[in-house]
Amino acid sequence: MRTHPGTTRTSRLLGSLLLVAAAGVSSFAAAPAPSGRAEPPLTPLGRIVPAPMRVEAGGEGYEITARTRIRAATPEERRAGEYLAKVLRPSTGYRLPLTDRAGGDGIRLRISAEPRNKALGAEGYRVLSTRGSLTITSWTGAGLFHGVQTVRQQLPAAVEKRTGQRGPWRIAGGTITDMPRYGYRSTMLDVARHFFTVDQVKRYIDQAALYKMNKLHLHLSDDQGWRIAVDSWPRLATYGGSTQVGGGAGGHYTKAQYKEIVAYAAARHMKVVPEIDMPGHTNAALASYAELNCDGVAPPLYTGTAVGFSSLCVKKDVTYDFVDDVIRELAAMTPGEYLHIGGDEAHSTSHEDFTAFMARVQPLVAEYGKTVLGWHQLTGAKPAEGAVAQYWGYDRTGAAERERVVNAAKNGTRLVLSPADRSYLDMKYTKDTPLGLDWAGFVEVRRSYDWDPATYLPGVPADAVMGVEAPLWTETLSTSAHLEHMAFPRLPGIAELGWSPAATHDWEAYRTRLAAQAPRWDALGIGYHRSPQVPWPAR
Ligand code: NGO
Repeated sequence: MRTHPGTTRTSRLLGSLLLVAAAGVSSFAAAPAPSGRAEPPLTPLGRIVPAPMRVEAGGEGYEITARTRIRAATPEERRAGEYLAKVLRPSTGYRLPLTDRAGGDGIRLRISAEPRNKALGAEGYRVLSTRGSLTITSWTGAGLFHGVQTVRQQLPAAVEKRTGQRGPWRIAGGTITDMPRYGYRSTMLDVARHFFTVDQVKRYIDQAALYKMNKLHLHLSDDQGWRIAVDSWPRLATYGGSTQVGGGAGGHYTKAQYKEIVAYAAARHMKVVPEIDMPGHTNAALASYAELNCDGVAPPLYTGTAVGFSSLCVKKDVTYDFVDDVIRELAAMTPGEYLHIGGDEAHSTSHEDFTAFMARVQPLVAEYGKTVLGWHQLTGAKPAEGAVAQYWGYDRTGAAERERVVNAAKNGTRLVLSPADRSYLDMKYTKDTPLGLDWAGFVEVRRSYDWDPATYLPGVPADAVMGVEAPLWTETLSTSAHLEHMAFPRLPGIAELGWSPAATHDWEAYRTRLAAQAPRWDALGIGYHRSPQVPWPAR
């Protein structure tokens, strides 16, 4: 989805207007329980993560039965319908046929350009559940898809199992009107430190899509491995991708595999944002091609976890031929608008060289039709017009560094926020967490959720914040179970910060809703950290 600052401003204004309009007639999903009283059990309408913009409960609601048909006519409607049917069929055991005939009953998926739907923007939707029908309406396919995810969360958790389960399968009566706070809601997977197969990446995409994330940032290259095939520089993948942290076999994606990931994400309305980290974090490339080194000597492959020791040779022309080829080939197979060029921890590149490098590389990204995204160190050089900086500082980040970011934001550089002591999914929860790192401190569930992207960096204009990201670095993680233990339950919290209106932000209410997700993760086979901060149901 394209996100212009103007659109964000309009839709956020609209969001607050809708909230105001809704006050008095609606019950917010995240309304805090009066303190001192035992909380009532959550109704299905009250347990949705991320919290919807507006919920109005009422009436009996629709029950999915053996007779339910899914009414979907246009290709977008059918895609959403097929996705919903695939979730529902194994557990309910119902046929749930799709039909393109209009009708007043069943599950009805409708794309509609009515002004009130258009007002919900490119990802908003409305769900209406009555005794006779369940209707999901949106202006876009993405909106329908998010509406499907909302409906999914209202059904009993057993719906997620892949074998026959007992119903009833009722969706609580009422109306949900929903749209995101931010257009950029991302999670990053580092496939460079440890390589993850296409199937592992798909599994992670499904988990993020469940919480309405719409970007998958793939960290495709680092000192330990180069993970994407580049035809003009084939050794990057075949040699540079041949190991990983700890010395395992590593791996890389062929172009066909990368496209498969892109398509799988697109079917879930997520865009892939590929990252080639430069000029530092490049040992795998430097090891693959001697000419990229200033001294012309290729270093050995690297399987440790240190950072900041490698740099492309900024003064050589061949470096820019290389970058041009890589960006061209990557851009050609990436439908999304953004291309991430890294730029973090270039400790072996002088400031002068770093600035010169970014001045030559950013135009290449534009030349191939993409928008530059870089780690916030990009603001230490001159960010190109329209560039986006990803802030990954933490509570001990120095004032000068923060100020560079704030000033860049004031001058038009948009920001994606991924503060390391809040949104880094690889930080240990506590000192007892067996996996992960702790350089930014311990990040328990509350710390991860309890901040506001709009005010996090004082001085940054609220409109400069394009969204949030939860990065998952993998120095210590090598299996899907590892990824899940670190991502759950923090990933849904960052997703909620990206999606839900600020008015719904409330830790006490959130932790109760979060707890209600656990049976769903159990049904999906997702392992998670049973944080003592969250009132999990007994198993
Ligand atoms: C830093 C560093 C990465 C590490 C990560 C581990 C950024 C942007 N650069 O984040 O190389 O993997 O921390 O938490």
